[in-house]
Amino acid sequence: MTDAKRLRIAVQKSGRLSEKSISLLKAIGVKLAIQDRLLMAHSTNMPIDLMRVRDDDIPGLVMDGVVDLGFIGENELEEKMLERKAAGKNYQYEVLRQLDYGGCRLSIAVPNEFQYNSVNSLAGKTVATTYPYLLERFFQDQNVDASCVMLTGSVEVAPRAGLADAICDLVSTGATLEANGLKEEEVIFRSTATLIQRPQPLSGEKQALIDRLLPRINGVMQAKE
Ligand code: PRT
Ligand code: ZN
Repeated sequence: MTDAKRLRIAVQKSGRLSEKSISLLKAIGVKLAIQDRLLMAHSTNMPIDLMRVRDDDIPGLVMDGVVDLGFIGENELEEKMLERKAAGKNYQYEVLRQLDYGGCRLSIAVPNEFQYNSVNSLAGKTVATTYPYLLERFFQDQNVDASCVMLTGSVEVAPRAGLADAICDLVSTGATLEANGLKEEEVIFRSTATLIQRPQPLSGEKQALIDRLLPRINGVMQAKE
């Protein structure tokens, strides 16, 4: 059941941002009946539907206006924005609120034995990453001639497996890097979760609902500060 009158919100189905995004919606009074195997969940007290998808899909769903709002990590959002821009697709969105969870950084790390002096030490090297657009942008900004190797998972084992000289991956505690004999050298992007809105205008009712919910989100965030 989809109803164009109901506000559609995309959240990560299962992963690091799921629980906190759902908790935030509940904290602002949105009652949700979530069935784990279902893509959609309906609010029982507000005209809101939740679309539970992979985080990779959320920026595109918002930018294309398939959903009205989305909870997403800024790293994923910025990467998809660059990818869509390069492909000539719509890459606009509106940020409603930066959120206080999902904090991490996208960093370049090298094996412990790598003699790293500056970003120029990466010249002529290969760097494995899931974020090729952000990494290429960094290389261009820094004027470094290095190449990206795209890997969708297990990035941290790439140097040991002989697939790359270095990696560019998300870091929060640093434990994964340490466990894999890697040292963090350059932070190229800092990220938290964020709530975004589609660029296309919404109906008066939907916009009014968002305008009513947003101050509640601000209230929940401030209460935690
Ligand atoms: O299945 P789906 O595609 O939806 O999920 P996913 O596997 O792509 O994403 P998920 O759930 O792992 O992460 C979702 C978002 O959480 C990311 O896009 C970031 O915005 C945010 N986030 C915050 C993180 C981390 N912290 C994080 N530490 N995402 C991933 N990591 C991984 C990192 O890739 C590395 O493998 O955790 C490891 C490093 O952690 P530390 O603590 O050892 O440094
Ligand atoms: Zn993902």
